[in-house]
Amino acid sequence: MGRQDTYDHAAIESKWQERWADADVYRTPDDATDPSYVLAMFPYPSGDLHMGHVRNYTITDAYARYQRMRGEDVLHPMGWDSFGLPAENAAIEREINPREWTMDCIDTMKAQMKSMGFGYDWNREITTCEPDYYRWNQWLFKRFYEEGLAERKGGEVNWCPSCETVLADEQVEGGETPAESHGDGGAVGVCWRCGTPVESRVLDQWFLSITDYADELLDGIDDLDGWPDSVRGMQRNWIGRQEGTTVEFAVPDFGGVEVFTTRLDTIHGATFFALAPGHELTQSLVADDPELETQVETLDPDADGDEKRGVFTGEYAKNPATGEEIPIYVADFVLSDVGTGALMGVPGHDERDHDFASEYDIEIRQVVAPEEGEVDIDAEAYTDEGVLVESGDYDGAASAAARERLVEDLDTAAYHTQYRLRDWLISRQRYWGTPIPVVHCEDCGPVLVPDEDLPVELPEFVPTPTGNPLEEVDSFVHTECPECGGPAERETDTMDTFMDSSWYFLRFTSPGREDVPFDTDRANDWMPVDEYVGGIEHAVMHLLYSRFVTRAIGDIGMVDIDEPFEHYLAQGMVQLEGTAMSSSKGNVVSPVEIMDEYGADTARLFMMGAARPSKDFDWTERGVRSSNEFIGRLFEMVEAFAAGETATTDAGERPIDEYVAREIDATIDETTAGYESFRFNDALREARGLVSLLRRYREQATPDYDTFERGLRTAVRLLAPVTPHVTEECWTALGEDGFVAEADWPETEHDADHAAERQLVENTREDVRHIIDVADIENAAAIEVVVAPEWKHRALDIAIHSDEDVVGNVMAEDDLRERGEAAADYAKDLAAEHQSLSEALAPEKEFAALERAKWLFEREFDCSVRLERADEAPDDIAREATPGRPAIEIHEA
Ligand code: ANZ
Ligand code: ZN
Repeated sequence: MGRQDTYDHAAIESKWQERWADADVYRTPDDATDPSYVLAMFPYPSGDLHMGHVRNYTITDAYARYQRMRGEDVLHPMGWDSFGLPAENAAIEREINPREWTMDCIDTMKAQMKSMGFGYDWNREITTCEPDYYRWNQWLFKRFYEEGLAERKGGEVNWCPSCETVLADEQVEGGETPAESHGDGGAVGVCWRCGTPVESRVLDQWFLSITDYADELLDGIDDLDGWPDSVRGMQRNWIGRQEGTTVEFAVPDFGGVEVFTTRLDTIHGATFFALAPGHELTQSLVADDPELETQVETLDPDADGDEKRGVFTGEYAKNPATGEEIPIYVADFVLSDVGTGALMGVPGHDERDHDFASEYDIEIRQVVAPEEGEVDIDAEAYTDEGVLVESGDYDGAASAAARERLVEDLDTAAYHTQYRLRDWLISRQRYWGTPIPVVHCEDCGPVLVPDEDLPVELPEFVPTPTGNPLEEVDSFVHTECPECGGPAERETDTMDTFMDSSWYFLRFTSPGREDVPFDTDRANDWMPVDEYVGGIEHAVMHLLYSRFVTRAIGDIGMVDIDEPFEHYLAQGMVQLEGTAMSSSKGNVVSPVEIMDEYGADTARLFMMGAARPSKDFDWTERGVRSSNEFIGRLFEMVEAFAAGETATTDAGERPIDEYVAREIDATIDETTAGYESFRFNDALREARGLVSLLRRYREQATPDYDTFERGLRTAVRLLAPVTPHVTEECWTALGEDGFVAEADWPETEHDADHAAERQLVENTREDVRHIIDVADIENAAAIEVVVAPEWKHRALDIAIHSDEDVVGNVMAEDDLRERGEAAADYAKDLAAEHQSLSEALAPEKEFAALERAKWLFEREFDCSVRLERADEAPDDIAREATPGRPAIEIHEA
């Protein structure tokens, strides 16, 4: 095979992609015992890979390749999160059906992934919009239903009054959904189709009872120490467990109305009572009072501005602590799905209540005082805990103690824990999702579709101007009741696509199974996912739903694990001039164009070298080019060597050869540590450093054949996880038959303290530079480097191991004392730096390390170097040498 002169990325990359595919290099054998499971969040097939995808997938690919070379079995699968609204919109826009559009996008993205060189086991590909996948969504839904984890109940939905249709949150544009914007004054969104402001309605919807798992999911977070703290915090916050109390306020003709409070100690300051518009009591009051009804209807929970609005009902509730009658309001800031939907208003100690009371002239009463100092309660609520005042028998009690006593004393008070987490509303009124496997029968009510009739397949797509297209397909809707055989209508809701992604990682372990969603034994062996990588935008919902579904599947006995993801890494953003790349900002760099121009290896090397995976970084043309040039240099060096054009010797043991040999080892250690901890940028800095060392070696000396070859073989393998194509080419050039993708990870040959040796050489070079600089030396003829005498090493050792009286301990040694003043001076220096002393290399190792590095000094400073032991050197120079810090004298020409 002739020698290739220039690096032709296009030819090299497509060649190796084909060969990998032919040899099925990335297949995970089914009989693997416990492969390293490396998973990137599977994409929504939107059409083209963007930089965020490319970064995400390069991270897992590099790590998976690294693990494979370490000798691990690796599971690195890929699939398509392919249901969802954008496909439905795109289909309507382009007058095709969502399926066709989705499949086209998948084809395109898959081709792009292949040309990026991502090593996936395509035998395990999952496409969630295919019946062979979504039937298992339906099957799992049924099992959850049987366990009481799926139910149909009233839920708040976004409603467009003009289109007369329910909108998913993503269909509400330019603001918050009504459900989100309660009382906090955010702008309400509009319908994506017609621009009408969206309203909120209560309709029957399907829910999964994630709240049953709230405590488990919360407590489980404590053990997720492979997750970023920020994400664990976000999950805790989302679940939002609050310890508090419920207590009843009596309302004439109605009975007790329960409120939830975290501050029962403030009950003597409850000067009003407030109900959510949807509360039962509100409903019963408006039923008798049309005027009140109209007023309540004008309460707009979506109103702009911070002002809290309410309507006085004319009724009063009895404060159980004070016996006072306090006015009952219906107020927009009381949420119907929080606590009990009713609250006791304590304007003195709660900010929202304070705002409301100021607006409606309600008494603001201070019942808790700080331990010290005064507060102006009319100006601002005092929200901290403190000592009770104006609270009868409880005056003087601390807040916490008062709460305990009040729970005891008040008849209706009871401890209660509440959560921010709501049940998971999975109903979507749209076409492109998993049909919920239910049939509504007039006689039997909702009936589950029998397992043997699954999947309930989506019918052909029929575009409709408004509403859910599924409702318009008569052949789908009209069916028979599986129980009584009578006429029935199919459920037309489809599932939230988060359902699809909440268990796909289990399916990857046995994607072909047609009788079960996944193989339980295999999942038990292979799960959890060892390394999960994906965008922080999924840090709450997707991860929480996956954790919930995994636990629920565990509880129906199908898997033994609690947590699906052992480690989770949220990759940072790819930015352009400091702003995240996004098509809406129009600042995207197309991965496809970069691949065409520079090749996948260049793009991968630049991205992984620019920053560690969790950090944001700026895309720069300069960085891309420098990565490309580096690859060119590596390629050239290997090709020249392989072609016999590099002059070599078999000298073997010259200091320079020894130096290079040890640097190869040091690089292996450091690069391995970098990959191991996902610090790919550090790993690459090391691997690139080795390549540049080899070039200097080639320039400075006629390299020793074995050492040089080992250097190249090492560099190629260390770079293989990130630049897989060019390193295959190099590996073959170096005479290997197999794939570098399957090669063994390089191993060190010398057992040495590489870090300390490097540090010594680096510090010494730094010192030389400093002297040349300070002394303004223009023409150095020789550098004299003197290493410290053995006795100073001993003194250092004594000092390090002394707790106190360093000088005394050092001078207690006979042969050190005999050295008189020199030893005493050094002992004093050691005492002064006692806190920061660190071990140095043994004297002979120090000398040998510098001996090996001599050529670097000669090369850099372009003069001769004389390395001496202290007893061979002039006293006045030798005196300055200390362990780890040789003395330096520069002789001018
Ligand atoms: C009286 C009280 C006094 C409260 C006080 C707080 C401070 P946070 O505030 O986040 O800890 N609450 C109860 N039900 C509610 C509902 N349906 N809609 C809106 N707010 C409601 O959450 C707990 C507090 O939220 C509860 O404690 C209650 O106000 C309010 F100095 O009760 B508190
Ligand atoms: Zn029936």
